[in-house]
Amino acid sequence: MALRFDVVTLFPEMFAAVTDFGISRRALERSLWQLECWNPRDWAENAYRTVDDRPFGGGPGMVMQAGPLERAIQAVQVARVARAAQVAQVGMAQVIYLSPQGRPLTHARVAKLAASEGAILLCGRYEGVDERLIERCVDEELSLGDFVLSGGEVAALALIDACVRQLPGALNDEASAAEDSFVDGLLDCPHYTRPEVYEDLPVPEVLLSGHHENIRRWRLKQSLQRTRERRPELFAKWLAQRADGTRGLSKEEAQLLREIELQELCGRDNMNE
Ligand code: 58G
Repeated sequence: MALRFDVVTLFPEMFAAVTDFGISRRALERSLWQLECWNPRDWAENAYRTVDDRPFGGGPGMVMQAGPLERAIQAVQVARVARAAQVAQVGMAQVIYLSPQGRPLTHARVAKLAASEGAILLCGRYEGVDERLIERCVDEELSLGDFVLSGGEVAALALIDACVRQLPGALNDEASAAEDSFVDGLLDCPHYTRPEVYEDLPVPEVLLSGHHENIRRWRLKQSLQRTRERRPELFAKWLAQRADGTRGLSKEEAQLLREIELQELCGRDNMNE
């Protein structure tokens, strides 16, 4: 079965961002993935269809109530099982809650999710959801980073987009996804296009040389340099993985790292040479 996201959200219209535009839209048209939104208001109990209430213990804002959310999730699971039964497959979908309290989302998690049947994404609003709903229904809490959004929708959209572009056939150029940042544990190299000179800034000469081996080497060096400078913890992880594995640092990687360290000692910036 294809990758499928069931999203529990008060704002289903926001998901047009992935269904109506770009790569994710084309992948949807090619039936590479599926999306359905479920509004917890449809499972509210009162006539006003309210799904939030004031926090016990006091404090500002509102909290999403457990009841409507659990009934919405239940409806999704029932629909999933009914669909799976048609292909003699049974299995409950993973429920993922996007929040700043979650474990950080990584490329590894995105790749694993993209290769799975998908998940139920729970989008919070206000100050978040009643903790008992998380206890009872949520399998995994994930965060995009150390910042707060007004709703989980934008985080869910990012997660969906990241997964969909990993699907075979989603990108025009199949190599693109494999060459992205993080795939090999390093940040991406810089990119340039026409014109050759823009506002007095030339494109690095090596990229115009047509010498593919030199270009590949320059790009790898840029990736190493950027990762070391901007993401020291990511760089340390990359180094450790090279150092202890069966792989080891290649001669080229070791040479490039020596060049980078030497350059730094000289306080020079001759990355174009
Ligand atoms: C505090 C604030 C707790 C994901 C808001 C819970 C979701 C950031 C991320 C919330 C999110 C992230 C309500 C709004 C979750 C709820 C949602 N903010 N960093 N906000 O991935």
